[in-house]
Amino acid sequence: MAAEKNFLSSISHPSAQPSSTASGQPLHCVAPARVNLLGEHTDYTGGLVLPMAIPFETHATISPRTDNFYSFTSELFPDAITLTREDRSPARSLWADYPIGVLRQLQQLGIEPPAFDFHLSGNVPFAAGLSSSASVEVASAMAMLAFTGTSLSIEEIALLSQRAENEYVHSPCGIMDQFVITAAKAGHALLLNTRDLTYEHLPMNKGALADTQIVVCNSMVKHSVATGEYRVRRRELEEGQTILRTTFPGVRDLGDATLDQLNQCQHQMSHEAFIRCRHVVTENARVRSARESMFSGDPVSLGQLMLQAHVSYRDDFAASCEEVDFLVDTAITLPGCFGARLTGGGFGGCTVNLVERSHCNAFAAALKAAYQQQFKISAEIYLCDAVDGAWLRNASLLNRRATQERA
Ligand code: GAF
Repeated sequence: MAAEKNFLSSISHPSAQPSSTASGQPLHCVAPARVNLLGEHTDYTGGLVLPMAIPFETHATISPRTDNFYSFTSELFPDAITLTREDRSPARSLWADYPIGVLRQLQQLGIEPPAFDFHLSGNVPFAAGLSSSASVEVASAMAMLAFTGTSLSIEEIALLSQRAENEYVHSPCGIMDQFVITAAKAGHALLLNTRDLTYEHLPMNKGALADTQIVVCNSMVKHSVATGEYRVRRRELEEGQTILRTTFPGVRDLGDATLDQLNQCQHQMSHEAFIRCRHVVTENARVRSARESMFSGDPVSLGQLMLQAHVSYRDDFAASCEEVDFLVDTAITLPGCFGARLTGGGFGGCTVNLVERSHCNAFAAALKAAYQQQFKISAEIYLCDAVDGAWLRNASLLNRRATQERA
């Protein structure tokens, strides 16, 4: 994989005074959502992922206060929180945990923003597997950094947003979502090696792929990374990974492991650990193949890989559900559909479908109707082109590093 990364380890010192825009407007960061094309539950065991950013938006705005407080309000949630700048209280199980978690991470880096009013709005569907949490974290991080006059690299913004979720919200996510929401490029999917954070933007307009579109179908069955099953899967993968490392000292994580090595260790691990690891090892191979499909502009082979990924996610990883399986099984019978699969953390949420552009509207209508008839649930369907990662709306005089690195 060609590396485009450019680690910047230094943090420039925060200014003592809050930054403001030339017009005196609040600082305003816009972050997208994401859909993952391929590579599920591979992002915390050194594997590969292939997500893209999609055109939902989280808006984080920050304006200066003249006292010693941070306030957090949102038009999406009723609860408002006000904290002193010295406050270090734990999470409250409220929406504001996400921006406050980001603030805590900045403080741990020695970045102490001046007093501010933080306001959140947006339209990313919640608990749908489209990364509303990471979108809030990245928007918050970029707005707070700009407000403080501080620059961090793409990698650092993504990692601190992930730590906010892991350490403050106590949700055990990997790095995929925060990374793509920070680093995505319009018209491209992002191939990320989650072990070393090297990445590559893969064009979505080669050959016949130019005539396709990504259709996201929300089953409306709620999904959450913070709940039990995600943790259980992590533990099962850790069990298998530990045995692989002991047996093959060269294997650092599942990202290194081959199917042959895994098969040799099968008798040492539980059946669950074995089949969960088999999903991850084969999924990494599918992501590698997907890169070839994308470069050769071949929607047929890409669609086949998505279907294989769904079978593996459903059977080996046991992360699907009846409603989602119905959506996938129905999608692939419809004209113009090359592939379909459950996307995101699993146990509900959305499917991602690769569909010939000219068939998209008919595809969406037919899928929605079939789902309605089967489950009496009204699915939401989003036709998505890949968009840029998070950006500062009024970046003219402020931290533009993430935007510049991406360009
Ligand atoms: C969720 C997590 F937040 C990601 O880190 C990733 O593990 C994904 O589930 C599964 O691929 O979105």
